[in-house]
Amino acid sequence: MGEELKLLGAWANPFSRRVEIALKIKGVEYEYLDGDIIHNKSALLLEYNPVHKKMPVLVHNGKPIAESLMILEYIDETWKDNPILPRDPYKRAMARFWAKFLDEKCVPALWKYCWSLGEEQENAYEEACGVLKILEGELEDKKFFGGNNLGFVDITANSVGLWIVVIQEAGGFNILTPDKFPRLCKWAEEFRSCPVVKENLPPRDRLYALFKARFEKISGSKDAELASRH
Ligand SMILES: N[C@@H](CCC(=O)N[C@@H](CS)C(=O)NCC(=O)O)C(=O)O
Repeated sequence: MGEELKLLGAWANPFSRRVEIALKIKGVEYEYLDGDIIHNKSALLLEYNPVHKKMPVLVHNGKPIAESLMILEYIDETWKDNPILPRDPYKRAMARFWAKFLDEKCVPALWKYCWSLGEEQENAYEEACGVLKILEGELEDKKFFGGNNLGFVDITANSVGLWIVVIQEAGGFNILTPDKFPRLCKWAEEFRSCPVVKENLPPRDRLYALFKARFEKISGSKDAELASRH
């Protein structure tokens, strides 16, 4: 019986791109449905991910799996070639530890910094730098978080590898810079130039345009809010 594998994703979404990178590493064929384009997204999300109603969702032979980190583990256990997680139990636990840190501490702190303005952004700066400093320390002199090969933590850190870089460019601020975080910046370049990553990241100019428009909208509404107070 042929396998049926579908990914319900979103082109600009780092969580969804994690899954695409993992599927490409494994070399498995899948059908991609982009939630930003399909008209029945809400119905599909309600059916496949009624708890969180978020993308990505991987549907394997009719069975849905939600939450990108759970999906990465599922993929690694289902298709054994080209492992994403290390085999050694201690290294596996550490990879999960850093992935959890990225999702629970790092991404929220960076997002908060990127999408706030003025004083609020200044306040978020220390925390965002703090999480980046921890990541910088964890990298040591390794090429990737897991060593010489791209793995679970690198895939999970994709928002640091591309999204933060593009968002800071579009927003006109600097947080992830080579003078402050030389190892992370080098890692980000290394990460983006891996063929399997390169082919599965959103086009940089399209992402830039999306975020630029979002910044203009935010500063527009902020100006309107300030004007209405006077
Ligand atoms: N923890 C989730 C986060 C996924 C997530 O935040 N997805 C957002 C995309 S930004 C989403 O689907 N939002 C609902 C929507 O766009 O309709 C994961 O790791 O998969």
